[in-house]
Amino acid sequence: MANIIQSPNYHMTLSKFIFNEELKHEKITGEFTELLSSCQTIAKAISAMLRRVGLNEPYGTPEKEKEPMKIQGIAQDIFIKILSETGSVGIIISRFSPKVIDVEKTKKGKYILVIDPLDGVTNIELGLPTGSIFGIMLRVDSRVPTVEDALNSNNKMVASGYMMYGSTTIFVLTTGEGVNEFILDPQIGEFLLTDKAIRIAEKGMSYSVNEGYLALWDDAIKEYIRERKFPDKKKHYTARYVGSMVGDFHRTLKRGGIFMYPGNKDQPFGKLELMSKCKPLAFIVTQAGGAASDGHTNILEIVPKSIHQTTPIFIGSPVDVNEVLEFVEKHQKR
Ligand code: P6P
Repeated sequence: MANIIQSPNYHMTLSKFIFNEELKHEKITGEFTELLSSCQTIAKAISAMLRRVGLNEPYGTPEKEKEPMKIQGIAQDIFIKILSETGSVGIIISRFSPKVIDVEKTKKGKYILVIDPLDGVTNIELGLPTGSIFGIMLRVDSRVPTVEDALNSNNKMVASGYMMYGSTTIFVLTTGEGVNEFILDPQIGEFLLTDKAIRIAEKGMSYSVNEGYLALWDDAIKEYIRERKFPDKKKHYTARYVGSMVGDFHRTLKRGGIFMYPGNKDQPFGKLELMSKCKPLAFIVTQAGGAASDGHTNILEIVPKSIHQTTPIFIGSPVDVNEVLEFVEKHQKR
């Protein structure tokens, strides 16, 4: 049995980190702490569930085929059940729920949660990285929750994070004062602080995009990617793409570079959801000194018109994101 104080990272657990965060805020109500702690519990529950994927249903049965969608539903249920018990969540917007989830018990809860319970479901059955994304917004108007309430542009994002379920279970969190990474030590059931005050590189040497859509992109993006492959003077970039936004974003945050999901002729507004994926990750990258744009506007400044609207996204090192924007601007002037 591992002894927690033998761990080189033991100096801080996620539980203690969350408690310390509360001490920084004057009006200590405990609600924010409880909410962040519930996200920690959700991470452990989903991680434990995913470790059994492929072992639950007999091979070659219809149940086996349906397993990824079933797991997606269970992940959403875990989020809703645990968040509903906190007493401070009034509304949940989930990528898998067509409507706003009105948390019966706490209609007047002060927070809105935007969640992507399980990102990259097709990766699950292959044992490739997947993740969950969450954003916590303070409601400006906590009457009976409505869609308009959820879309109120004055709702302020106060925290966001993601869990990445890969070779380890990683929890990355910002509460508006920098970005910190924790890794779950399964032997002691605690998330331990493994990277503090993360800052993304000004410029990376890697780009991440599904080049299968090359023929569908507009000329600005085609030219940008061509420049990455055939640079005039500079060293060429490497290409990385795991097909899960959380996995591709985490690598970009830690190593620098850019993750992109541009619009294309078939999906002019991209594929990735603004509220449940792009805004929470944009908050994190901004807190780490990075940038996130739809090609024209900062992702954090886009006012959502519907809870499931999608957006093109260019996110990562500021120099890399700005280079794409220069190509977009150059082609607009033509
Ligand atoms: P494509 C996974 O399905 C997802 O929602 C994101 O996690 C990922 O970045 C993207 O879609 C992959 O989409 O079109 O490249 O398969």
